[in-house]
Amino acid sequence: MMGLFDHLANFVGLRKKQVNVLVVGLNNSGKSTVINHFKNQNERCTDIIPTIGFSVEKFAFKNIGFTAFDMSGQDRYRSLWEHYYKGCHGIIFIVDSNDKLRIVVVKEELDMLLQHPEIAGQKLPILFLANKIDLPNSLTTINLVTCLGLDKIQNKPWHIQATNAITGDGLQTAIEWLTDQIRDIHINRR
Ligand SMILES: Nc1nc2c(ncn2[C@@H]2O[C@H](COP(=O)(O)OP(=O)(O)O)[C@@H](O)[C@H]2O)c(=O)[nH]1
Ligand SMILES: [Mg+2]
Repeated sequence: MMGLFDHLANFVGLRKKQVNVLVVGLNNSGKSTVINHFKNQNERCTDIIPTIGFSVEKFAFKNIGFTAFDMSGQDRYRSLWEHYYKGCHGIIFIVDSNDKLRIVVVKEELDMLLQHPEIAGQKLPILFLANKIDLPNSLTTINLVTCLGLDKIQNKPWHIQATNAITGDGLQTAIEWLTDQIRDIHINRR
């Protein structure tokens, strides 16, 4: 069976290009769990040890560089994490759909991301993962579209997928969407 990211990696490898994907979200949304899926499925994956003081997970798989970090509770690190916005080709934005109390914080962070000078003018695909969908009180993807104002996003292809990062449910479809988007954008730019 193909690994979770093989589809994306094969495409990128063919183009002999480096693609950078950001994995963002509040702490506890499921970023590390998603990333561990990837690592478990791909022995060829190389870990890059973070060297700075806040929590950044970086790894590379073939020509794809993944950078993940927490967006919450560490405003003093904001300029450090925003440094990674430059040169990214796609964003995976993970939301804990069971964390209704912090959905307002998620919206604030999303709005800041979308307005950031390195992001605002770029036609970057954003994949939203409505994670922890297995929990009984989780918000539906339709609710999240409304709460986060996703229907108002301009000039960026976006997609929302319900996921259970523990079992991996929904991840394959989601990554395929992101791959197709990155491919389309690269082809259209030629
Ligand atoms: N029920 C449930 N728990 C999850 C899911 N994804 C992650 N978790 C749990 O949520 C907690 C935070 O996940 P983690 O990946 O560390 O979040 P991070 O802070 O964004 O890296 C951990 O206890 C995970 O086991 C999910 O889809 N469903
Ligand atoms: Mg983590």
